[in-house]
Amino acid sequence: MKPNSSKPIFLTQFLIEEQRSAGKIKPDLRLLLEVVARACKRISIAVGKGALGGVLGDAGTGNIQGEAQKKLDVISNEILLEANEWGGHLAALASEEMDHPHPIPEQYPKGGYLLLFDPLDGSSNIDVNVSVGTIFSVLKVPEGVTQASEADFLQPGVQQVAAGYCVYGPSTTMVLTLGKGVHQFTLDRELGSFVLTQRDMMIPADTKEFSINMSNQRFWEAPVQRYIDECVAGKDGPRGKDFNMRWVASMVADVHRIITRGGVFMYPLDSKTQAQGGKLRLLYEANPMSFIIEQAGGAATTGRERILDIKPGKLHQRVPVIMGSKNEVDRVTQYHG
Ligand code: AHM
Ligand code: MG
Repeated sequence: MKPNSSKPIFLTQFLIEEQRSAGKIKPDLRLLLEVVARACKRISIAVGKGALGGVLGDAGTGNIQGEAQKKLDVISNEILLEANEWGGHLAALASEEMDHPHPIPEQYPKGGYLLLFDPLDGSSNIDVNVSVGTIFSVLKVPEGVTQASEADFLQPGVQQVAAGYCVYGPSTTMVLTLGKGVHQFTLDRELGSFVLTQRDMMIPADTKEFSINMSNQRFWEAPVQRYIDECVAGKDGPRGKDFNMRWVASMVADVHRIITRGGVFMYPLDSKTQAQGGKLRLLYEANPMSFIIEQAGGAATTGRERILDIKPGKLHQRVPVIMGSKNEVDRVTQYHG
């Protein structure tokens, strides 16, 4: 039967078609992605309840990065763990909110994938009702490994087999790459299903919009100072055009805007975060977002190297991040010499 183009394509159908088309994805990976999507629906419901759900405010605990955890950070982490640990598709999970990887409990079978996530990105926005999200990355367990350990997660981003994020905003959207383009799904809240709303998202190579926390300006390195100075100089400066600035302070929301209409997102190295290598985390923030950005025709570097090529040294490693419209990212990277 010929597909009817006006018929909605649900995430399940999309993934089954991906699996069928020349074996693009394995059944276990399809299951994994469905389970992550289902967990994200639960997180979306919890986020959406806000004060009525009693989920706002601090959890009274801290994570390994020394950050105070919000109740929703902890709830989202638990939702993702519970959803994923019993299905038999994973060897282990790792999260921003846990010091070490979470092993699959003894009673469940183990699978061939590793899942990493930032369960609720943009935590500072939870209590003020601004968009937050979930970011995730999928790796394969290295050949011959029977008991996955922390070292098995330390793979460069080029080895990701899938990555995605969910934005809990005015609508809940999931953006996904399986290594062949980037596709957007919108949660139909009445049906409780993700529906394909955009195939093959592409980031324009040029932009007139940048995204950076300007309050850190005095801490930046010279190449970033130069780039932003030139943008701010506008039409009369060396760029010969006026730039706009946006900073949501949720990476998911800022990157989603860039994937939708172009722009450059930066959390560069600065003198405040230099000692720890940057602000954002490589394995479950920078890598999945870089994979998505590159698949959408954009670029992602630290200013000095391609993010996806970095060989991680530790699970919670941080990196400087410059990503988005290709020509702008190339320009900032060139300024770094
Ligand atoms: P989180 O994962 O603890 O929420 O922290 C990461 C967030 C990013 O989403 C965002 O781009 C950045 O931190 C905002 O930082 P700042 O508060 O310095 O503007
Ligand atoms: Mg985060």
